Amino acid sequence: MDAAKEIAEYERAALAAIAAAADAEALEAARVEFLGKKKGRLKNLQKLLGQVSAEERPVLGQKFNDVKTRVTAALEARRAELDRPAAAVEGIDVTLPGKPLRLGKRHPLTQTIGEFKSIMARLGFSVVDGPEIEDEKHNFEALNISAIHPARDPLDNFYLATAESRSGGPLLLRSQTSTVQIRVMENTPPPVRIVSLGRVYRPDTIDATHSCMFHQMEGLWIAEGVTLADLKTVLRLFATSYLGDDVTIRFRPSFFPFTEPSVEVDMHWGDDWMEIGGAGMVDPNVLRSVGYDPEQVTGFAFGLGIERFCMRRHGITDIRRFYENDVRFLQQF
Ligand code: FA5
Repeated sequence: MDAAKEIAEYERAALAAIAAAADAEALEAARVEFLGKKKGRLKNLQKLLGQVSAEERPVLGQKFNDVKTRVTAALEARRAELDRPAAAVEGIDVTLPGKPLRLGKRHPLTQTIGEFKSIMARLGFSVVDGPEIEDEKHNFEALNISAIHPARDPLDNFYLATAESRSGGPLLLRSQTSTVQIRVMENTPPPVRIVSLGRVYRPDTIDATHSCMFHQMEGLWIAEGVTLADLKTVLRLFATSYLGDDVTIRFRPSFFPFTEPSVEVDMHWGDDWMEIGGAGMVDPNVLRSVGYDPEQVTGFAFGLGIERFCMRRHGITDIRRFYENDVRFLQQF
């Protein structure tokens, strides 16, 4: 019998049996048959090798060893394959690469609020929070807004139908963040230098620049000798820090019951001006109502619409985009 042929035939049969083994049991049977130490086809081959001539032996011996290595490797590989847990669960190929998770991002307004806070922190303002459900004292009275003022019209506010404050008066969703000025001054002796950023609510007619829920940043700086010039400086520095040096803002005389004098602040956008906030020197009546002495301290307050700044920065032309939760819009920021 030709030993070289026998070795080749052995390899072919062994590899075929290993490949055909459908489970661990069949594979073990193939192992015993082809690699078993005591009997089996390997043993027979070894016997055959013992009979070949001395000059043939080294070549055939090498061949035999190579084949044995290949068959052993094929057996290991098949065993690993059969051991793998449910390589193909019905309908799911668990060996395919996974779908990458889509990473979420913070909402553009949340990003803007974070940036506003850090700009104002650099200007020395600390951040405070206030409640969104308010009583009439903080939303109106302490801000010098009398009972007959049109801003208090129930049709211009979201009053809560049944809820009452601890002092017995009606409650409403705050219509401005100026409420926080009062809450801070009630609890802190001067000097104060704070900003407060959050949601406010008004039943305004919704259009490209108005929403019934939007965000404001309130600022308040009360100390000895604070003037209107400081207000203009802070607002200019703020606007250029967020929008860049080429933004122009202007101040128009205006009226708010809780500031005197009062201004309205506009920014230039395209060929037009857009109103971005109200501001002024805090009215002495307001200072007195919280126990401050207007002869000792003065200061300014401002309230800016956060959405409009973010719209100008990113060229967003409709405020409603912020609230529609459309990922095609949101993922651009
Ligand atoms: C106020 O709310 C005053 N509390 C501002 C103030 C604070 C004056 C401190 C003096 C001292 P006003 O109603 O103008 O003011 O609103 C301020 C800004 O909020 C507006 O300039 C605008 O940018 C934004 N804003 C007002 N209404 C809406 C709305 N419906 N949707 C989106 N933004 C609005």
